[in-house]
Amino acid sequence: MQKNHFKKNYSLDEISEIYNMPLLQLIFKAASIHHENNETAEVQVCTLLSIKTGGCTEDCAYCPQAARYNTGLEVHALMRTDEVLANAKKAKEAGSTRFCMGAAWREVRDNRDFDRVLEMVKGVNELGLEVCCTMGMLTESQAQKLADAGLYAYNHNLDTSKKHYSEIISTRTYDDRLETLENVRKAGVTVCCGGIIGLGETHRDRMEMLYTLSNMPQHPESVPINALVPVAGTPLENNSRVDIWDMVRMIATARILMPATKVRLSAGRNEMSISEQALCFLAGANSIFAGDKLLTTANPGYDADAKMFDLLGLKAMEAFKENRSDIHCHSHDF
Ligand code: SAM
Ligand code: DTB
Ligand code: SF4
Repeated sequence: MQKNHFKKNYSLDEISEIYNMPLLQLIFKAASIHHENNETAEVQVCTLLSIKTGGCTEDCAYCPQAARYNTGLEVHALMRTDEVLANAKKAKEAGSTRFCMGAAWREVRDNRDFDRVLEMVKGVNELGLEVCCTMGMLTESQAQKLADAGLYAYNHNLDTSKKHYSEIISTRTYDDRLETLENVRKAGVTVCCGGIIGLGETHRDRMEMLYTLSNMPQHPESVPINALVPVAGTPLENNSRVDIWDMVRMIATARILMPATKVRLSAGRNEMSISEQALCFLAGANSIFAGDKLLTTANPGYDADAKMFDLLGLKAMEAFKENRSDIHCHSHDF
């Protein structure tokens, strides 16, 4: 087993030096590091499906699925396995290699819904897709059950800095998040963990989040960078649109700090032009969510992205292409 040899002891000063570089120099440095460590023409294409929508007990200020905000969202109980598998097949036919199932839960409970999720994971894995779930907090034994069913990745975002976290969410702590991430690691499932910009955080908060991510014992295999999608009815509905240059700066810094991680240009693409997205790819983004819906909000459709890939000379990354220096043992070999 190869060890992750990338630096994991950054200081905040070092991160600040990178983050605050003159923009074009920063992009140039990130692009060089991207080129040295990854196939820059390859972009991982993931499809999201909300398998349980809305009615969530948490108070995440950005989230349309929190029961306490009136966002007009239609609540939906856990989907049937056959419906989910039909969606996964469609995603595969459209060219996605990762299928990510999202559930609006605070945490996973050991009940019949969880048994059904295990069935879904097994089914999606058998389709030859990388299976990912994002369902809130997990215990070690739940993470192990998911791993045994064939789960490839678990998404659990830190969202922002530890300091700013309590301004955004009061119903759980930053340490709860870190504990779930450890449980995921222990089960041998790859880690997908990133955040959102545009929550009213400072540049310092953004750097602190990148500090936590890049100083983990092993870099997350994927780091989604979301731009806040302000949804009417949530406390952050009036936040202003994230500046493209902030997005580029964040992606470039993540790329430099975590050279072989998949840095995902996540929520917010629907509001971005192709030129703006091209800048993000140049700055080191090499993963996207595809399909016309994220979990509950709009995203560019498969056709629009096919055109963009054509124009920019990008191609979809094959499934199970592990980060170059983060090779682990998985229970399933393909
Ligand atoms: N309930 C689980 C949890 O909180 O971990 C999983 C689903 S939750 C919707 C997954 C992630 O979606 C959140 O951590 C957040 O980063 C992102 N997200 C939710 N609403 C968003 C929004 N309006 N704009 C951008 N990202 C958002
Ligand atoms: C992530 O970092 N972004 C995705 C996925 N992981 C689960 C979710 C974005 C959600 C955007 C708002 C919505 O569509 O509900
Ligand atoms: Fe619930 Fe997750 Fe939305 Fe928070 S982000 S309200 S935990 S679905």
